[in-house]
Amino acid sequence: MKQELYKRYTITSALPYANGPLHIGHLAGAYIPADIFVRYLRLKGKDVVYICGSDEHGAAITIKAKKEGTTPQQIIDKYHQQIKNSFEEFGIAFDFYHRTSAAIHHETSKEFFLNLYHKGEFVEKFSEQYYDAEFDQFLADRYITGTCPHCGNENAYGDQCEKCGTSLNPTDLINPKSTLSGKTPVLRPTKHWYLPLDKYQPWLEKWLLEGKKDKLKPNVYGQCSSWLKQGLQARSMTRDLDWGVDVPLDEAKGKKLYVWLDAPIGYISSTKQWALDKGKDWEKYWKKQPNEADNSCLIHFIGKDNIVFHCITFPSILHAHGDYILPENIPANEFLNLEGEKLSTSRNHAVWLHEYLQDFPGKQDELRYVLTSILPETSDSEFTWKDYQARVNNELVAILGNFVNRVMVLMHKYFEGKVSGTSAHITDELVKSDIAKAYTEVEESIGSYKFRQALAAVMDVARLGNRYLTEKEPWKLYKTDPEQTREVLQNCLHIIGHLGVLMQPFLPFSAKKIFAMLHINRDSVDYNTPVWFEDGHSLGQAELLFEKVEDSVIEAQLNKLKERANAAAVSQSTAPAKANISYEQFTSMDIRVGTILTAEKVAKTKKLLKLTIDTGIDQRTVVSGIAEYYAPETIVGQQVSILVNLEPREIKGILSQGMILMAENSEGKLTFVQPAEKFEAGSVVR
Ligand code: B3M
Ligand code: ZN
Repeated sequence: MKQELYKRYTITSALPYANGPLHIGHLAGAYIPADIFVRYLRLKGKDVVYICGSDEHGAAITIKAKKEGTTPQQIIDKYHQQIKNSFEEFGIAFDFYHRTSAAIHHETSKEFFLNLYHKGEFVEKFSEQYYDAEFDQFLADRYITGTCPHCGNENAYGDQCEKCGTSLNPTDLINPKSTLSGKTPVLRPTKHWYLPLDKYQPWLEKWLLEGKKDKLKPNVYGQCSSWLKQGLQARSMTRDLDWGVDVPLDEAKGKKLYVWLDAPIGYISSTKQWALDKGKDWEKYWKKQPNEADNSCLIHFIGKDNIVFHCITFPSILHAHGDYILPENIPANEFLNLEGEKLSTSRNHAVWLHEYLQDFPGKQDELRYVLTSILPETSDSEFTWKDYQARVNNELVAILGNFVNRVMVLMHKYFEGKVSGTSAHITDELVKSDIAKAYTEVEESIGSYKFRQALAAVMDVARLGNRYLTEKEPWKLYKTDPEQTREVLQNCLHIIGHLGVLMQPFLPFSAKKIFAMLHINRDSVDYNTPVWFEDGHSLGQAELLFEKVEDSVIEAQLNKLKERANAAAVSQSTAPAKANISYEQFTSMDIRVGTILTAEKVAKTKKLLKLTIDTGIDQRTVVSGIAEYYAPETIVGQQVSILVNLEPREIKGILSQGMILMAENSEGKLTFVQPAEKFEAGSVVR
């Protein structure tokens, strides 16, 4: 069934992980395309629900919590709100933006699991998994570190070595350690429930490869067919984790649903909550209807890294359940890069939406315009600040804003901003037909998820307006034929009105400004009620839709990226945190403030100094490897932090009784760790 024949639409955008802020890559991937699509459908009078929410489960969130020394709940509460705000600021017009930590989501996910469980769809299998006896829990891949068998990196994780990039299984690691207890984990059998994707393969080949051959974008179709050609494997839908949706089985205490099982169900639970709040029937948007013609058209907007879950896993779950509609299309976008590099949260290499709004207040449409112009629709694309400046200045300001402003100024200059004679449409047939072509072009482009092409068609209307003005030269015509001038300018008012209608899905904020200037007091002007002007209609004041972006503004953004790259390079060379220790292990160390009384080089060594330290308890000798950084005579009287209960060790024939704490930076330079002010020797460091 072709998509425009549907009576109802259920549109989703990928649920962003609530473990960090949004950046331009998110907008260019799954959100701006969907927002344009949804706004367009609404302008055509269609029944659309646009659903999204924060994805709040999965190891990504628990790891961030550990890293920040906080709890997963605090992480998701912080980022869910920030993400929600960013979407609202950029006009991403969800009907509902929910979150998967909500009770209704947990209930819906459990129902789904039990439905498949009672149908016997899951394959129950035991597998060996690392278990931390001290913490009495199984370890997710990222909770196991060890030596990479490929490159010897001692801080590889259970799923991947970040140094050589090899993807690993936890059992590949040499000398594995639990990041919880620091101890060596043991392998224990654990039971999980697998979705038999291999069993669904024939159905997927028919539904997806045959059924959607002419619908899916080539980049999506290509990925799916290669996965199916390799042959699908059963995939575990449960995990041994302490964060997520409980597996609703008595025998599965402590186990959680796999995040990629519950997350897509988040689309359904979010629709349920929306329907509860709005008094709607959520099943009309998700369940198969008695008459197939009444089924809603389900479309998932995502980034390419989520294709497998939206084309293979989730449809298999919906199909196995049996009561649900299946996606009509999954128009995944590729990735957006930034200034020649991949966007990276960990390296802080991004244009964060909340920061953009601070640096460019009120300029959401400028970013929407630039991103829509470079959407990675079939291959990765590139955002550069120079391109941002060029497109704003040479297209938005010079073509679109300039046309609107010229017409408004001339209408006020010659006719006091008043329309004379009811003006219902454009009288110039050529202009009229070009505009009609633009509407068709926009419709067809949006219908095939070609939003760059659709926006270009809208901009062509602005170019048409500029050409019409230049050709008619009303500023000259007025001297000889004011009435003809009025007709020309009132035709231009209609062109502006059509621009406003056509722009709404792409540049909603600027479209509103256009309607305000035209004194058309409607929140949105849909496609079925075109713009017209009654006799005597008075226009609003002319206002510049866009401002030029100065070089200094772009320089500042580029410098910000450079500073962050330098900071990241330093922090990246910092050794990752060692395995956690218990509080008891920490308090067993006795660290004191000490004062260096004497210092001398250790014969026949380059690095060693022999020190006498006043520890407040006693005076003792310590051998320290700081000779390359400190001349002995310069450090007498220096206060230090000294570990006094370290087992004495003989170094180069000298009995060293303790350890001076030194800080080492990314270049390997050493410096003393000393109290912030002169403190009595023997003060306890805690
Ligand atoms: N949370 C986003 C990602 O992989 C993932 C999408 C879920 S959509 C159901 O970045
Ligand atoms: Zn490695």
